Amino acid sequence: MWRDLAPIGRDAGSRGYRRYAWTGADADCRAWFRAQAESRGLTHELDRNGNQWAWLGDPAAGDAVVTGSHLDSVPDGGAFDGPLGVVSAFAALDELRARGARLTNPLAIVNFGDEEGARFGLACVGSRLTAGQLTIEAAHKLRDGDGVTLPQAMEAAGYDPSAIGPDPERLARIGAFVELHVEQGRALDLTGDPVGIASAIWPHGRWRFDFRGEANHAGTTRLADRRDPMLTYAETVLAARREAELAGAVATFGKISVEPNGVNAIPSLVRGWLDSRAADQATLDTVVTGVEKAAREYAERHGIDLDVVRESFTPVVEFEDALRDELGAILGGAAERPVPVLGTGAGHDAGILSASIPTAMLFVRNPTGVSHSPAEYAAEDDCLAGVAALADVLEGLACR
Ligand code: HGY
Ligand code: MN
Ligand code: MN
Ligand code: MN
Repeated sequence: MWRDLAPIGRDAGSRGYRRYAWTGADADCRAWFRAQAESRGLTHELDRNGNQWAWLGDPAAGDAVVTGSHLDSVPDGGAFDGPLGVVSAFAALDELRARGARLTNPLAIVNFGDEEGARFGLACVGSRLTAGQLTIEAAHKLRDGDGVTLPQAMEAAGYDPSAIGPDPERLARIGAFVELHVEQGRALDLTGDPVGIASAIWPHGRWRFDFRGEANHAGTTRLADRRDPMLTYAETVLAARREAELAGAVATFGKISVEPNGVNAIPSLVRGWLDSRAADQATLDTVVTGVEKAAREYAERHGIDLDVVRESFTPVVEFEDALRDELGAILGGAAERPVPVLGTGAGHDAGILSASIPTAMLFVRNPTGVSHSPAEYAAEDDCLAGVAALADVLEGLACR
């Protein structure tokens, strides 16, 4: 199963993946998902937002147990972020069948579309639309770097964008959603456990900083006559690191666009995207406010115009105690010691859905903690432990 998926969307220039929403690589991933579903006799379904569902049992019966994750990636992404949750879901179903488990609830495996937001800049588009956390109007305005809108991209990929929107009826039929995901940190490496249970997702967001200066000749313009937005951007990047360190949070300017982007031209516009996350809302607010305040002081000093736009935001997610504790009881029974419970700074579809339905997450150990990089890794034994844990959880929840 893993071997069929591995070559899809692999960027020739690096060992990483480029599986962006509604591209050819995405279509190949979706074809892989459908083949895995149908080869197991599951009913493949595409919902109004282009998310894929593979059903065992009648969804209309309600109280379904759903597991899965996403197959899209960040630029030069790793092999595990997303795919590990989907592959483990199919493998856990195979394990349930091998055990002769008798399902009492409908079961579904899901591939949520466009979780990383690598193409249109907003994470979790498929799950946000389904959960009613992204309006149809806002979705229609999403545009990629070439100016292609989300509806145009969906249409070009053969999907009907006119149907997108909230899907409360679907969510009402789900009793529990459990997402397995490679850990994007080293907590499990430090505790020495292969599998952990998520307690919370930190509040996090993306802010776009537009620094406007004056295009001019790089060789003939005196330094004193320049209004160089790159300078202000650079100072703001340093301010972001300083504010994050002071607050015990994280902040990254990971994406930049420059106009006119010529080596010998002082830029007219520098756009920088800030991703910041913190364990609580107040700390996150302190960091972002501090970065913006510093940026405005630098802009003032260099005669630069500055606009700051919050492009996306996810409030803190506290996974529901009852389901989290039920997973702990299911997994704790077989283990010599309680399964660790850990928070994360990474966003997930489970975080979006937790506002609508009982949701939980399982993490699989990542020995280096590295993610959103070709170096992302999880050992085979730990992946197998994740499958066994997911199978135990699904059996506990769907075989009452
Ligand atoms: O950005 C995130 O935290 C997630 O991987 N989309
Ligand atoms: Mn990710
Ligand atoms: Mn992910
Ligand atoms: Mn996710």
